Amino acid sequence: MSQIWQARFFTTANHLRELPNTQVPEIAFAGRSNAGKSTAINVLCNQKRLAFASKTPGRTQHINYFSIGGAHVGQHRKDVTRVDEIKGFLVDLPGYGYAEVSGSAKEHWQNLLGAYVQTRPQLAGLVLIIDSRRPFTDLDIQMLEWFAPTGRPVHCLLSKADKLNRNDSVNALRQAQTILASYVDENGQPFPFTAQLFSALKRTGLDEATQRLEDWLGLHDDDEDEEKPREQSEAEADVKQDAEKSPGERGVSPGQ
Ligand SMILES: Nc1nc2c(ncn2[C@@H]2O[C@H](COP(=O)(O)OP(=O)(O)OP(=O)(O)O)[C@@H](O)[C@H]2O)c(=O)[nH]1
Ligand SMILES: [Mg+2]
Repeated sequence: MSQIWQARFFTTANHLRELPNTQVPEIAFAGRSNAGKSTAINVLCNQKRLAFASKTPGRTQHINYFSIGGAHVGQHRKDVTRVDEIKGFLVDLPGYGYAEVSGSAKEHWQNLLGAYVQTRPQLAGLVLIIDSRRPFTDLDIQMLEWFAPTGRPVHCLLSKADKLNRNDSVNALRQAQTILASYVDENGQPFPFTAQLFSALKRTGLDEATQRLEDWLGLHDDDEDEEKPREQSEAEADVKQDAEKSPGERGVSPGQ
């Protein structure tokens, strides 16, 4: 059982000054509205309604913090969270790019999200949720560019992969990896940007994403250290096999 399953609602913030004054690492879930951020948090934490997910875009309106450690979910649901035992936080961010939001609210959120990802020292990494059926949008790129100078990692979950057939999901993953690999620093070194396919519905890619969160939060119990072979999705296997072929064999069309 992953320690991430112990997640509990901790606090909510609408302004930078309301962010908790804690020192433990936090991982933020960013992405377009309706991309599946809240749903991903729920599935990763093995809980149905920890974060509020909804068909209606714009569901998450505040920065919501979920604590890991400090409580044992499933055992004593009503015991208080022991703040000094919290090991890290998962942070659910409001989505961007939702057309119905009014101009001033949009500006408030753009500013808040920008300031949060650029200046929060506790932020250990960013999980960028991108609908696998849609390419990276300008705002996704903006998020990457805001965060890149921190030197910290970004892991993209290409969400709703259950809506794609095998071929299209292989292509979506390959395209995401190409975009991420195009980012290099002034010395030509790649940024620590990675991507995987993910489906909350089918639980595709859950092990890989969990592993990533545990790494970033430093959640490894000594007695849980036995190497467990990670499940590899069929699409991932295809991409790996493909990577060993020449570009011609791969059938990559120009512009991809
Ligand atoms: N088919 C499918 N649907 C999904 C998946 N993940 C999320 N959804 C659906 O997508 C919709 C939006 O999910 P949310 O998790 O609320 O999206 P969000 O990114 O938190 O959205 P905001 O809070 O508005 O920014 C919901 O109807 C979910 O059920 C998935 O893996 N597969
Ligand atoms: Mg949400």
